[in-house]
Amino acid sequence: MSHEETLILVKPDGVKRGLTGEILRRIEAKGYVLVDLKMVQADRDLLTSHYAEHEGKPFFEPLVEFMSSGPTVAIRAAGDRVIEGFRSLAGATDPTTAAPGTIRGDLGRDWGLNVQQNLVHGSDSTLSAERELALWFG
Ligand code: RTP
Ligand code: MG
Repeated sequence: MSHEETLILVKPDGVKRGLTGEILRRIEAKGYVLVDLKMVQADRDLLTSHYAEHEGKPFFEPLVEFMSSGPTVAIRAAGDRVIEGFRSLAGATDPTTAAPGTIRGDLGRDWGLNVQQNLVHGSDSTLSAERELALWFG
């Protein structure tokens, strides 16, 4: 499908570091439309559903802790191939190896501990996007 919607999150590290505006700017500069946007204090239930595929993995608990450590900005974004396009804007999961020019590559810090604090989330398929948009926006 070409015209799509995706769920983008500015994770608590991005909000705390004051990078929300810069991240929104990059999404808009690429030509994607901000359809809806809100600040959410995510609770355990929401995060357990959101990260269901990672439940049981060693990084799951620290990830939920981190993601509930402060507000997250949830964004419904639309555009042609926005799902793949935003993943490309975000860059690789680990900010240390994410390519320069990407959100994680340019703005992500190497905290030396883990790759949780990587600023953003973007849905990875049309199925994930539908599921995640329903979770965060109802
Ligand atoms: P996201 O879902 O947040 O867009 O990131 P992603 O697809 O690039 O990464 P994924 O594998 O889905 O992992 C989800 C988030 O979990 C944290 N993570 N920590 N080994 C670790 O400590 C580890 N691996 C993943 C990251 O915050 C990652 O974005
Ligand atoms: Mg993922």
